[in-house]
Amino acid sequence: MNTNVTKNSYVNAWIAEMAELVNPSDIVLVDGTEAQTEALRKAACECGDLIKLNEEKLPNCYLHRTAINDVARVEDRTFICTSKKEDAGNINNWMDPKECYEKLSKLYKNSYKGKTMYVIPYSMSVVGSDFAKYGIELTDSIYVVLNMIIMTRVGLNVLEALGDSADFIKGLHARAELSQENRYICHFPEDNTIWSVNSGYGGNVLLGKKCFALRIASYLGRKEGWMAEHMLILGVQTPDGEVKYITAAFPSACGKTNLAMLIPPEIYQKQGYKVWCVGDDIAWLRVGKDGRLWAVNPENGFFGVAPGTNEKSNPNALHTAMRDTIFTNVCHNLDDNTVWWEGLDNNPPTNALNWKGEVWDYRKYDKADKVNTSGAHPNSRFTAMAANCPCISDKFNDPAGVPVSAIVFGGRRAKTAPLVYQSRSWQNGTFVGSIMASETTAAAAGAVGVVRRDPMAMRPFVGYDMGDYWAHWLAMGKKLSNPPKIFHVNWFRTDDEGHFIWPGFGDNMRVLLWILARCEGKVDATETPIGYVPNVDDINIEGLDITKETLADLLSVDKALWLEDCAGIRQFYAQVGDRVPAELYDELKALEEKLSK
Ligand code: OXD
Ligand code: MN
Repeated sequence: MNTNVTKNSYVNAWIAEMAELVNPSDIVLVDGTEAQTEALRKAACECGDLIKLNEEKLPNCYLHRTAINDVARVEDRTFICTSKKEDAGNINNWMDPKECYEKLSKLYKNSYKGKTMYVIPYSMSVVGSDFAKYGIELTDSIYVVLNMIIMTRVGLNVLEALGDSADFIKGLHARAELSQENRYICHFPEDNTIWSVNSGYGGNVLLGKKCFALRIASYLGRKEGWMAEHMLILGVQTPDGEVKYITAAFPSACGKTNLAMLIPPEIYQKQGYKVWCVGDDIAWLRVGKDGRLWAVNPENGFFGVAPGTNEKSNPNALHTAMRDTIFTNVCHNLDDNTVWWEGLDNNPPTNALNWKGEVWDYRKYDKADKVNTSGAHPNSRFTAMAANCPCISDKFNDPAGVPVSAIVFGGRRAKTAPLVYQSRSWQNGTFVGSIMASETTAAAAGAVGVVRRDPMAMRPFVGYDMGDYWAHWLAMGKKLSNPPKIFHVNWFRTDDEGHFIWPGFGDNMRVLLWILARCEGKVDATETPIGYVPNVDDINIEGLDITKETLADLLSVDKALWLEDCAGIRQFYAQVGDRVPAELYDELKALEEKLSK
């Protein structure tokens, strides 16, 4: 078998070594051309990996079902394999690299027998740009190839840009037996290597995304002086045509894609405001020559959660996914060969298969047992092209990226965090990011109101020690002569009956405008122990079903609750361990003192 499929001797040698292990019947280089991609779609339909959907209603769209035991990222089976355990830190799972290679080699052995090895050369960020990093993923799954073609920049130009360099991320994926007990997602940051075995679900197998663009990239960013963050990037265009950029980090399932594609309320549309989406999940950030922070979205598409996406919550995402899209684990409407998911509309199909491919009766839907009774899996997805997004920014493909005015952190807190507050400085903002948290909701299994600390929304994605990661944030701040201002938002405050008070969605624009006004020094604020909160008159509530009193309530800071939270933060810092920077302990102490006054 010819393993010399590229002109790069390092790539070829690695392919040969991996082929020896997994033993494919042939090797195909993925070139990203439409002709090859179309042939692969056909092959995937023939082998049952994909179902072609209604060409008129959903042009070039396909449906895929994963194995029933393989529907989400598996944090407990995700490992950072650094030679020293302490470099992975206390928050990550760690395995010794040698032990991990040996263990996984046994699982990979002959796993491609009778199958094709696809070699996918891909770039995160625009090929040839300063931000760009290259990867090669080897996979036995056409579904993975087709998803990677949407989610990253795949093509022979990647190999040209790589030239004869050995500087690429080596990703090996095998579905193997899709065995849950032997599923491993392992990262070897010291070797630029990712090994993923026994899964076929996106977040575990589209190696450009969480594995490379966050875990490996965060490690590289620390080494090379830049940052890889779990952040959306959006641009707010003001009536005079100027666009200001905001990045925002929220834990998974807190509405990042919705915020990234926000449609301004009518009162703002009439004035000429617009919102442009640069990215919905990942930002790579570098210090520009102007001393500002510059951001790119290294991805090329969206891997969005389908349920809940509809004409009201996120029309832009819905329209993006109406063509050239791969749907995973959604409901299949057999009447017109289209797809459906909970929250799309109020007309569940009556002749349909659920996400498992079984005949589905929508009348048996039970909110308490969504996984078994819903049409679409709660974590079902659309993989759609950024280029098809109606509000995609004209800077999406700009190799320089966009300058960041504000960084926004957020979580899901019923009572503690106000609607919005501004940190006092980069250091204080880093502290605000480090204490980010979300409370479990009634919708999720387990106790309600349990706080999960998710610093910078990166808890599952930092490729090294969390304390070192915070130190890197502080170090980056020192390199910025004109740093973004750092804010925290909470769309999820509830009243005593547990109803959300703030309308959210497009109306979040009202908060973004306060944030930008603060960045430009155009509006005052009230100082509280946690930072600056808006004066009630400075958040526009025109047209909302909200009174000034309610807004005041949304902006209030309950000192007793915050003091309780500080105790939780101390515990979390202790768990992170010895490498928590002293500056963050100083910030915590200062906060406790202010709250106790
Ligand atoms: C995602 C996640 O899929 O954060 O983006 O879980
Ligand atoms: Mn994410």
